Amino acid sequence: MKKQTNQIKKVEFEKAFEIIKKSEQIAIISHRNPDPDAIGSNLALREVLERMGKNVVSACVDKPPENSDFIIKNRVFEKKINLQQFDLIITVDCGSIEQTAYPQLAPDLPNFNPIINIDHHASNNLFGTINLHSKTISSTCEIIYQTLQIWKQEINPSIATALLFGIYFDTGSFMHTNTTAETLEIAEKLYQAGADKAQIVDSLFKNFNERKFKLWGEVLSSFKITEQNSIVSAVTIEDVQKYKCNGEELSGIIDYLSTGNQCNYAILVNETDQDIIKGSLRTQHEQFDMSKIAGKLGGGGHKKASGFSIPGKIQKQIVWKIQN
Ligand SMILES: [Mn+2]
Repeated sequence: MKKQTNQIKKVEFEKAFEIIKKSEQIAIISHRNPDPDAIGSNLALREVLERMGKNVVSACVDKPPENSDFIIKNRVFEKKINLQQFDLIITVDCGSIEQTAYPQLAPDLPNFNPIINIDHHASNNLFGTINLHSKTISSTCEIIYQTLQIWKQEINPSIATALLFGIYFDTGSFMHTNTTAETLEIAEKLYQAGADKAQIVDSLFKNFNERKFKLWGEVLSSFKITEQNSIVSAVTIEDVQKYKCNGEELSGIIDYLSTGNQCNYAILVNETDQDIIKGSLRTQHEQFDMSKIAGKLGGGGHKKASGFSIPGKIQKQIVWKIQN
């Protein structure tokens, strides 16, 4: 049975296209701590808009991860943006305007008009003037693919690679339950359009070095199982530095932790050097809602994959118990 997705109305895609046609200076913003879906959707859309003759700036408050270098090439993600320079803002893969983290750097962003919000997070509060949003679509890159079909825009190999990169990542290489028949059909079309699957796989999955193996080894072997039957692992700055790693190398561990066959869900917390604790939550089960747990800590995301960031440091505690 084909799983029904929440379709975005065709008229919304058309309205977005009308706004774009009238705009000249466009900023496309990806969420903080960008992942391949946030980077791929940004660059694919940017290439299409540039082809239409628009001046486009890609923006993100954080540096893109190294695994995205092959699609970024010589293009730049701006950290600072001056809103007065733009007549249109497009946000990609941002569940809320706060997730851009720009309200601190550009406090007027929430009042900017027009904003086109393209996203698939369940927690999205539809902050845009136009919202191309569906929580049942696997990734923002998949929404961009649909958008380009309706706008009748050609997909060349570099756009196809950027979109397949995001879809590959957000579906956990088509393993997660957000993979629908349509996702697979779109992946096939992108492959036909010349997407460089070998490079995507290399950058996402064949990127282990000695330091990263050792760090993962420590994190995977030091977890605790809580009374709620969840797997929890914590990583301090010292743990990361011990192996000369940076926080980026932790990306993906949470997916392994959550595959524990007795485990309800998995939580990974790690310190960053800005005294912020980042939390990632994953479950393989329908009955748990990670976005609710993350929401209690000011975060959000999807039912099966969510995250949060809170200020603070991690303190290790040893608990002894006498059994008699
Ligand atoms: Mn995404």
